[in-house]
Amino acid sequence: MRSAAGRARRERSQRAAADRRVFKALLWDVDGTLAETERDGHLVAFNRAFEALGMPWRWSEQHYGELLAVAGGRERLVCDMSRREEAPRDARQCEALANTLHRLKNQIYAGIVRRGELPLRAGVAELLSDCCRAHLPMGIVTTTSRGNVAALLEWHLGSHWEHHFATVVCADEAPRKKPDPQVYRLALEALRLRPHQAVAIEDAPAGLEAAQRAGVPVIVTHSHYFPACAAVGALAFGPSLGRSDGWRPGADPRATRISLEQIIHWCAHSPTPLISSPAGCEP
Ligand code: XBP
Repeated sequence: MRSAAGRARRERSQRAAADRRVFKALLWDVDGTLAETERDGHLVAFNRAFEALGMPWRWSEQHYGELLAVAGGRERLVCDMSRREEAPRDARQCEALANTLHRLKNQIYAGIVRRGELPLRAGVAELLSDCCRAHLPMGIVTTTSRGNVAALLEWHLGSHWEHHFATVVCADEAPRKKPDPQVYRLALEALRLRPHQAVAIEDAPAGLEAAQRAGVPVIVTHSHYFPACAAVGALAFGPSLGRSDGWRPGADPRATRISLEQIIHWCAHSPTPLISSPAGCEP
C-alpha cells in the first residue's frame, strides 16, 4: 500500500511540475524595483530642473514620498503646482510650465543614469540572468516614460537591452497609469498569456494593485519609499531580492538572494490556484 506521505510527496511534485509549465513570464516594474530611481533619480532631477529654471521650489525626500501617491512624473508636478501660491493660475500656463519642467527633469535624469549614479538594486542583475539562462521571457511593465526606461536599461544592459525583454510596456503605450491594470493587460496581450501564467515584481501599492486587478500574481520587494507596502494577496513579499531573510512566505535560508528557483517554489506552493479562469480577473 502506498503511504500517505508518499502520496503527498508525489502530489507536491506533480503540482510543482504543472506550475513550472504555467509560469511563463516574469514582469518587471521599473521605478523602485529595478533601482531606487525615485529617491536617487527622479527627485534629484526634479530639484535640479527647478533650480535650472530659476524656480524657488525644492522637494524634500519626505515631500516627494507623499507626492508618489500621484502616478507619473508630469502628473505629480501638476498636482504639486496646484497647491502652490507661486504657480501660474492659468491652466494653460500651468500645463506649459509642467511640460517644460518635466522634459528638463527627464534630460537631467538621463544624465544621472549615464554617470552611473543609479545602480540596480541588489539581486536584480542575478535574477535577470537566471531568467535569461532559463530562457524565461521577461517583460517591462511601467508607468514611466519610455525614454527614462531606455536610459536606465541601456546603461545597465547595453544598447541591445530590448533583446532581453519579450515586451516593454511604458506610459507611452499605457496612458492609464498604475493602479490602473492597463499596462499589465497590454503586456499579457503582447505575450499571449493568461494572467496567472505570469509573475510580476513590484515595490509599491499602486503597482501591486495594478497587477492584481489584471489577475497577475505579484512578488513585492520593499523599496526606500515603500518599506512596508501592505502586500495583501501577494505571492511573497520581502525586503530585497538581494537577500533571503525577512521574506513571507520564507525563502530558502541557505540562499543569499531570491532566485528564479525560489519564485518557482513560491508559485508551486501558492495557496491560490495558479491557472486562473478569465472570470478570476477584473473584467
Ligand atoms: C513610477 C512612476 C513614474 C516616475 C517618473 O512608475 O510613477 O512616474 O516617478 O517617471 P513605475 P516619468 O513604478 O510603474 O515604474 O517622469 O517618466 O513619468
